[in-house]
Amino acid sequence: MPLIIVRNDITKMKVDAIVNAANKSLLGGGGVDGAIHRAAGPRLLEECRRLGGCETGEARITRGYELPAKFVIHAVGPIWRGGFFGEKEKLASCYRNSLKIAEENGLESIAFPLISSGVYGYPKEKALRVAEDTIREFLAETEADMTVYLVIFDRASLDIGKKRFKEIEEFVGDRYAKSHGDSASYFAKRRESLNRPEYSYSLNNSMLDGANKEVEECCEDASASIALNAEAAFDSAGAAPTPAKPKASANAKPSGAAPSISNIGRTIDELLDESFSDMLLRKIDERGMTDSECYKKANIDRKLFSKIRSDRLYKPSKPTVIAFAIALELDLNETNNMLMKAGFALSHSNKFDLIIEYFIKRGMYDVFEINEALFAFDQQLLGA
Ligand code: AR6
Repeated sequence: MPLIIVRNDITKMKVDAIVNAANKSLLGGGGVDGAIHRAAGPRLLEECRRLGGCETGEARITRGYELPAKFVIHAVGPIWRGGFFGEKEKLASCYRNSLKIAEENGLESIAFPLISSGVYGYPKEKALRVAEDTIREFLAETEADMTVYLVIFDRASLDIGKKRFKEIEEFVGDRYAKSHGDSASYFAKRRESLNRPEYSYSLNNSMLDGANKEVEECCEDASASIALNAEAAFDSAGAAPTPAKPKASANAKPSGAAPSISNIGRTIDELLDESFSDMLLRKIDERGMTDSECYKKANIDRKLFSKIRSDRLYKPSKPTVIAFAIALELDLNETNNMLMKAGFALSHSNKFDLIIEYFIKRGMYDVFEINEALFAFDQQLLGA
């Protein structure tokens, strides 16, 4: 049930439903509304005509027709009039009602644009805050397994604030340059890349891939380590004993017997260190959290959490480990310990790692805030 921010054209999203930033007539218009109608084809307009309009703050569902999405949820956002006319509440209500419709229809994935932040003039940063807060509230309360995408079309929509951006840029720049030994060129190159026309689209696929990819390659390592440990277990248990002279005492316990199969299993378990899964569950208990509090705070899907919970040798991806470390509010040391359990470490030669370090060092443990910064720096996001 995570919230994932992506940069994309919403008409390309393969989800159960995309949300349209419509007007009260529901008969189409410019902006994202125009793009959705163009991509869905004329049958969408036919169905919309039959709906007879929609009030501000409310939403209606139609089919998706030619779109990759199965459904379109049309939500009517408020026109910005300085913030004095209940705009915030009406905008929040668009998100809530759309999510409710998705839940009622058993939809598992839904993608929102930043409603009202274009033609309707709602300041983008404020619109983003309302969207995030409302979606988070919903996800924290719902029992439904739903993945919510917030689709950002242009860079300006996700402004983490000049001061924060500059601070992170300096923090990352200093350490990154030291570890790479080429001080001036990194941000110069990065800025250059911002000017490339394909830039605004370039992030999406890799981010989605990243979000969905739990490092399967690592499973090989996991089985290799089991095999190695099995050998070690057998070695340490010893081969069948060479006949020894009878001991004096008849009560002496037999020693050096070849282990039975079940004993080997137990010995292997004992020999393996505390795994990532073990450590995660231990930390959740130590923090007095419930499982769902933890995975929701980590922005992690319940199904993924269950997998980790049931497989003590599960190999998570690095962003997954970090998402849990953030949810558990681990300090840098503990975060590195947890990462090591999964075969990773934080380094200064990696922008993603440095941004994580920046937040942990400041005791800032809001996954969504961290994701905004990761997004601004074109990095893979936490959670899935
Ligand atoms: N994919 C994702 N986001 C988009 C796309 C896209 N293809 N196109 C635009 N956006 P707007 P509103 C972003 O104006 O402010 C229409 O005429 C855009 O950058 O589409 O709610 C309706 O019929 C902005 O951040 O919707 C209404 O009359 C956000 O989508 C009126 O506009 C919303 O911009 C609604 O205005």
